[in-house]
Amino acid sequence: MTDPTCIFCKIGTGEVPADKVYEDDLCVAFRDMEPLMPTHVLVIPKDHYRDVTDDVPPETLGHCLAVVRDITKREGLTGGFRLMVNTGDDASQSVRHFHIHILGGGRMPRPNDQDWGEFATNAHKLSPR
Ligand code: DGP
Repeated sequence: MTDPTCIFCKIGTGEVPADKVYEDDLCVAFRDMEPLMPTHVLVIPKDHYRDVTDDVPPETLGHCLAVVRDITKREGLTGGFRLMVNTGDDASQSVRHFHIHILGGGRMPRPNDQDWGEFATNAHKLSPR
């Protein structure tokens, strides 16, 4: 079931364009319009779930993760990558449609590392691949 007011549902149906890197019956993957890393892809189910706690069926969760794994290979993220699932207010989730961020293409400090602040300020300036 989709939500006609949700921007990610609209990307899923094709009503709103996006730079899609993968699509099947259950999910779609597209490049984030505000990339934080040279590779920044979002994987979403086509059905609307507010966030990961919103009773996403296990098959859908598993399928999305399998798609994530395939995309990291296709994008050549051999050095590693980071997955991020912002959930709710405390995580500053801005689009209330469950999505998995794939971030890669360069070294990412951990949030408690000394260079985290500099990274967080400058990451968006990295050129996309
Ligand atoms: P989050 O904070 O986890 O809810 O991240 C939402 C991300 O979605 C954010 O990095 C920007 C991205 N985004 C929001 N609207 C659009 C859109 O219309 N198209 C694309 N490609 N990305 C979007």
